[in-house]
Amino acid sequence: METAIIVPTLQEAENIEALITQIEQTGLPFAEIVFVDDGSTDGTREQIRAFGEKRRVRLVEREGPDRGLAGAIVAGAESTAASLLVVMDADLSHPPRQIGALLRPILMNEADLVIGSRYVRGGATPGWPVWRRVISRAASGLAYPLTGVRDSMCGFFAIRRDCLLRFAKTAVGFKIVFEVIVRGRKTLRVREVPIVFQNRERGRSKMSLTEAVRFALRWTRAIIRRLFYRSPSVSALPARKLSHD
Ligand SMILES: Nc1nc2c(ncn2[C@@H]2O[C@H](COP(=O)(O)OP(=O)(O)OP(=O)(O)O)[C@@H](O)[C@H]2O)c(=O)[nH]1
Ligand SMILES: [Mg+2]
Repeated sequence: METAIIVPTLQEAENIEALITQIEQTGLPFAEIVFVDDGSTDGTREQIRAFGEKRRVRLVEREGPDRGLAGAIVAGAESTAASLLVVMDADLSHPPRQIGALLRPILMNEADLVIGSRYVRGGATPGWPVWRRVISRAASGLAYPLTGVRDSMCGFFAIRRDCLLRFAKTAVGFKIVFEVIVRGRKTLRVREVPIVFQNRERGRSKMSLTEAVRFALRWTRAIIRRLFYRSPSVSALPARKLSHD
């Protein structure tokens, strides 16, 4: 099975080189790293193009942020021939050395989706302020009855390409894993493996307390609607980016 690593980017110029280098240092036999950029203006695209001349790196450029982060991931999946995908952030929050642990259960045909989970034993989010921990855990916990997993807002996961394209075609914003699990729950084999989430060291953080609270309120409303009123579509869930928190 060939593996492609899909990395959505928005203003990540300072992180591109380190990310490519750390992925290469894992020694894993991946086919390509596919960066999907939504209009960065800080030189991200130029850097990726330059690396693409000598390394296994490709750039997918999108002009409008159609369906945000989820739309970018689907566009990356559609653009590659690899049958196995790893999705990760560009800012090194998701440790490349743990890619192998995500791929293993799929390669052994024991899972179709493997989540890099912050909320199973061995997972952690060191350095997060208390408010971020509380909001993130509460939001994940709330989704648990629908997903059966501890970290349904993760952005670091491995998945069979056919499953992603079957179950995530209409996903919006940051909640691609959540939607894949809810839509695919009857057939999809899902595993969680622990990861230690690293805080972004370079580039600008987009997370603030106000943003997190705003997101948590929308998320709560949408999950309750889904749980109690059986909303016909999980697409009714909040579309905001606020990736994985
Ligand atoms: N293509 C694309 N990438 C995005 C979009 N929004 C965020 N990203 C990328 O998705 C990943 C996760 O976003 P982050 O900004 O790191 O979100 P976060 O981890 O919640 O917050 P901080 O790391 O604190 O900024 C990063 O690689 C971003 O560059 C988007 O609309 N389109
Ligand atoms: Mg981040």
